[in-house]
Amino acid sequence: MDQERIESVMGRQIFDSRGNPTVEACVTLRDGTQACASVPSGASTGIYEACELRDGGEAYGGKGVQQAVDNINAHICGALNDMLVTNQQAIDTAMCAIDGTENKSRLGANAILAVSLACAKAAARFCGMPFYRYLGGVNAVTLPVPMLNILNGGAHASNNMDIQEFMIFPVGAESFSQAMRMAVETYAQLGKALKERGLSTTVGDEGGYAPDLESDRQALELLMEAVERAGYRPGEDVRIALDAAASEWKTENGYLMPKSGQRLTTGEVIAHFKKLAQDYPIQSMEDPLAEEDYDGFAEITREIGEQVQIVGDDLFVTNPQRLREGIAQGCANAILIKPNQIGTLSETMEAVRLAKAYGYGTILSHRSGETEDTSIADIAVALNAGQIKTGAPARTDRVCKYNRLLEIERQLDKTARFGIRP
Ligand code: 2PG
Ligand code: MG
Repeated sequence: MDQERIESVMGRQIFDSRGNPTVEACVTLRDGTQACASVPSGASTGIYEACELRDGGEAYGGKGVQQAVDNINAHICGALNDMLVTNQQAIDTAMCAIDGTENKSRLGANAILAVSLACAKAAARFCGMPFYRYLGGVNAVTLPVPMLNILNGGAHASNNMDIQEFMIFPVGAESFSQAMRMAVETYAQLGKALKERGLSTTVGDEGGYAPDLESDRQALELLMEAVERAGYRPGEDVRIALDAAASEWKTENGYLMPKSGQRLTTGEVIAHFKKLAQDYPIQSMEDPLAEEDYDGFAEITREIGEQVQIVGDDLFVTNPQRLREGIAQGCANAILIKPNQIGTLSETMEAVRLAKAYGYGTILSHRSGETEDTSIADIAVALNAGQIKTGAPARTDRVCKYNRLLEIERQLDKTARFGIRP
């Protein structure tokens, strides 16, 4: 009886796309059903993120995750034994209870999330449903518009660009597969344009090119040129999305761009982005200010939030509590959703629910260190998030999520919808 009860949970150490250790968890049910999930890892992490437990010491430069793995095998496995795998809330609550800390620092959010996702996948498998369908039910029909980071900078590349991500956003596409065609063709043209100019075509952590350039403007010009050369209209078929990751620029004394050495006040940062948004078809700006700069976020949202999506990543860290504070203060109008910033699937879903209730946009997101796990693709469809960012259309750690979405699009067939606001 109760074949969907959890028989065992097993953790182990694997490696992410940067070659750093990360956690994988596998869950087995009484009937033998099994599913595994692995967790990604950020480079430009927010200070309010749930704790990613690392071993320290000499091995792997301190980045080992043996403690997190041991916590799965020694503590989580016993606590979840015999629970109904379909009761996700109870599973996540049980893990948070044995952790007992605000930021999941005892067991590690990396341990907890790996198990949380593995349980959900095992439950889907037990029910004989695709993961997105199990999570989202009959309403899970919207393929997200992808934001593809085709030019990398900041903490993700060793070039001279301070803005972390220059993304293309094929908002004029009519379907997910058409959006991917636009992105792939534009990415190829960007490579050609760089080569012709004798600029580097090596790539950064998220698969985008990482050349040294003269300015943000040159990067934006190159993106527009690539879109045109691919046969699309910049501003209509394809727009631009930026992630400044400006928490990385914050000092006690205003903003200091680590690469260019430029020093700016909050007002000057806002003026800079405002001007860029006037001159280029920028539809979305993520973390244009630092994670504690609620006032700056409120100001930029007041100034350009009508035309531009202002996205809180490090600002909200997928944390419903921080999102509530941001909503109250008028900060941003969209939230980046990264399950490993908060550490359980239930809390991730709660953050999306809350954001939608207040009319905030929702964007599922990868991390710069990724694995072959494609859960975020299914979660994006399940929650009708409307948007996803998961890197350039290159490197398997990025492309596997897009390929999963193509498969979901195929399965949904005529019922598939596509768009930012369903
Ligand atoms: C971001 C992410 C993903 P990281 O800032 O949005 O692109 O980067 O995973 O390094 O935090
Ligand atoms: Mg970000």
